[in-house]
Amino acid sequence: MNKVYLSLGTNIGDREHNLKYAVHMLQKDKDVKVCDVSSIYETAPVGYTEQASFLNIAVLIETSYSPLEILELCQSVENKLGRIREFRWGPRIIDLDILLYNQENIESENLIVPHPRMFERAFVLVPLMEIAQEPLTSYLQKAKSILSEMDIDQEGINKWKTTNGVEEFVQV
Ligand code: PH2
Ligand code: MG
Ligand code: MG
Repeated sequence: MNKVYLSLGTNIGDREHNLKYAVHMLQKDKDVKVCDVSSIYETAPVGYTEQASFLNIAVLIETSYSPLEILELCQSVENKLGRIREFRWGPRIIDLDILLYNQENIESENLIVPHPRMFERAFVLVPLMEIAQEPLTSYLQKAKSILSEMDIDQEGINKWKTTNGVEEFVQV
């Protein structure tokens, strides 16, 4: 089975519901098992700052899918939640990004893994390291060491809700 870390973000509408619905849709897929879900973090917008704050989580799934099949699944969940792509880094109902796929390095036209900006973003690294499985693979070690150099308060990352992990998410 492939271990895949995803990052989810939302800053429009009922943000908690959007996250839960998205994880529920992932779990409903017969070839996906949701293994862990981080706490929910409220995070200051990065990139384009004139927008509402986000809720972010990280999710670990096990799946038989290839990276491109997971990308398709993520896009179908985004579409089901009614995501409209307006502009890069702008407001979104839901965004599902593939962070890591096993230890693989993928550079195809539609997908780059590890996610090209994940190591700069505290809103990705904080939830990710909360659910990172030991022993840490090299990308997770890199994430841990970069995060240890960051000032989380200054990055605008706040724990918003502690969850009971997977249970709370898949029973929407
Ligand atoms: N996603 C972006 C751009 N900026 N900022 C926060 N805090 N959280 C996000 O998920 C986010 C962002 C583009 O995907
Ligand atoms: Mg994104
Ligand atoms: Mg995306």
